[in-house]
Amino acid sequence: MSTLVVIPTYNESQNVQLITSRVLAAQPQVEILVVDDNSPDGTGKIANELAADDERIHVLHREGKQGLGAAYRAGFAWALERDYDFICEMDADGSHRPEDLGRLLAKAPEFGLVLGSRWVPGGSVVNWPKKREWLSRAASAYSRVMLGIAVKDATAGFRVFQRRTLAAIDLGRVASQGYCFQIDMTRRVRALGHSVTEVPVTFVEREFGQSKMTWEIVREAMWSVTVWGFSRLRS
Ligand SMILES: Nc1nc2c(ncn2[C@@H]2O[C@H](COP(=O)(O)OP(=O)(O)OP(=O)(O)O)[C@@H](O)[C@H]2O)c(=O)[nH]1
Ligand SMILES: [Mg+2]
Repeated sequence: MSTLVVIPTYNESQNVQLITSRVLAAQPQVEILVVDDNSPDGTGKIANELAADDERIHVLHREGKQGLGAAYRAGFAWALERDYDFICEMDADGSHRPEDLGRLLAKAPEFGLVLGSRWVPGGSVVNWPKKREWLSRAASAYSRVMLGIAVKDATAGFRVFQRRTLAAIDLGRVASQGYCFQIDMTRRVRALGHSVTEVPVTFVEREFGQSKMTWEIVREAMWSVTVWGFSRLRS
């Protein structure tokens, strides 16, 4: 069974070496695809050096910052062109602990989508401001009500897709950019009738570099979930 971990990066020069080495230490059998949006801080160049040193590491360079959703769509297309059985999402900033990946992968043969969840029993967040926790819980609760997707952590960005789950989704139609992309993918997986499970994880606030979270990202998610929710209720 082959696995690709897709890691989007934008200005993660302090994190990219650390995260790739932690992933490969925890799961030596996996491969990694770093998707870099021409980071001004040279993350892409560091990723090239890492890839030159280890054949399990690959790099996809994109022209400029186009958002998390666009980076993942490109990474998924790259994965689907190759033979990977499982495709994972993981942030570069250390918030998703590579040491938890094994527990997600253990469930992957059974479920179309496995979420690394902060908001199920056993899950937790470390060093996150109360405001961020509230925002995340509220986004998941709103998604549950509006979209009828019975998951506790709809915005989880630590996840494993089976190949056939991703292949069933028309990625060209997924327009979401920010963490709304995660909600969008979750609802599409459910709509296609694929199974979803949540595995508790410990989410750790980044130590190095800066968050790319903006109010525009929050606005996009609220607006999109509202629009999807009303069109679901109408149909
Ligand atoms: N390629 C690419 N990667 C991105 C982009 N925006 C964010 N990322 C990466 O996506 C991951 C998640 O972004 P973060 O900035 O950590 O956002 P977040 O996790 O929602 O916010 P924090 O919890 O505050 O860190 C990180 O690895 C980022 O480097 C983008 O436009 N392009
Ligand atoms: Mg982060």
